[in-house]
Amino acid sequence: RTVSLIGAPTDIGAGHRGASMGPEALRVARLGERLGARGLQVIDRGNLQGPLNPWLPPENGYRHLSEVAVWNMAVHTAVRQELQAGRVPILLGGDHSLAIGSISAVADHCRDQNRKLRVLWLDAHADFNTAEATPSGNIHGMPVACLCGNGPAELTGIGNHAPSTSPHVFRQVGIRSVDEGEKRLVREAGMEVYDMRHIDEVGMKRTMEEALADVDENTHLHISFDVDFLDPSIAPGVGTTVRGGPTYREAQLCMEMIADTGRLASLDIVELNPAYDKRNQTAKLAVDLVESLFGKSTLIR
Ligand code: DIR
Ligand code: MN
Ligand code: MN
Ligand code: MN
Repeated sequence: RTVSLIGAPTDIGAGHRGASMGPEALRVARLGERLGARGLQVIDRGNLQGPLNPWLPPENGYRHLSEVAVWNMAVHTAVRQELQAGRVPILLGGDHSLAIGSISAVADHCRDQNRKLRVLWLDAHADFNTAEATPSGNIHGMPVACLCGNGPAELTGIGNHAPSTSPHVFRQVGIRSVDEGEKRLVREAGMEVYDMRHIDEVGMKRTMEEALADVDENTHLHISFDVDFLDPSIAPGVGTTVRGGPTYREAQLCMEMIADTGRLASLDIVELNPAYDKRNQTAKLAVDLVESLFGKSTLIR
């Protein structure tokens, strides 16, 4: 298998500066080398380019909408190209608004290939905000809504099909911060959310069994890994920490159970913010977890 690293160095959709340094932090933590040591072919495509962050207040409920759209069109094209070449794209964010470009590309690919799409959204947040519900205007809080057609045309129209996908393809894990207006949207969409209370009550093992229940041999499994999914005590290098996230062991188990399906076909690593980190520990942790995601285990491989 060949994986392609695609850097998207921007914090255009975030409320804090610094996620633009995520791609380099992951390279410094030797993501490519570690995946190579797992027997994967690794191609580093380098970084995409896009507009600088003008750091402006929201306009009509959105911050930096036109810049977010430009970045996501570039991500869409790059991810689509790697999928068409039969490779596993790994998007190195950048903030989570970039999932609009990435997952719209994956959804287009699945339509062409007649494959079933399943997205595991690992995050502290549901990212299901709209211009009306958002407390911030930051588009990194809106990608799931945009992918489901609830958002501005500049973003819902990215890719070959609008909407790109539907709430039914998502399984959200680790959620513990949903904004007031966003709660109703999540409920009305009927999205499957395995929040931290669920993980507390039934454990990560059963949670992942549930989240992966109908993954089959025809499923394209996409992982959108927002690093703020992890408990801030182990992963301080993110802009929006929320306490009470998965521990190191819970996160490892989550990744290992995804690997066991054998269906992982594309990945986003987003919201890593080296400006909030110490000695690149959060990037190193993310690389550890991604190794497990690609099948590293204690005794076998
Ligand atoms: C908050 C923060 N829900 C917002 N969101 C995210 O501004 O919409 N932080 N995604 O990482
Ligand atoms: Mn997110
Ligand atoms: Mn988040
Ligand atoms: Mn439904």
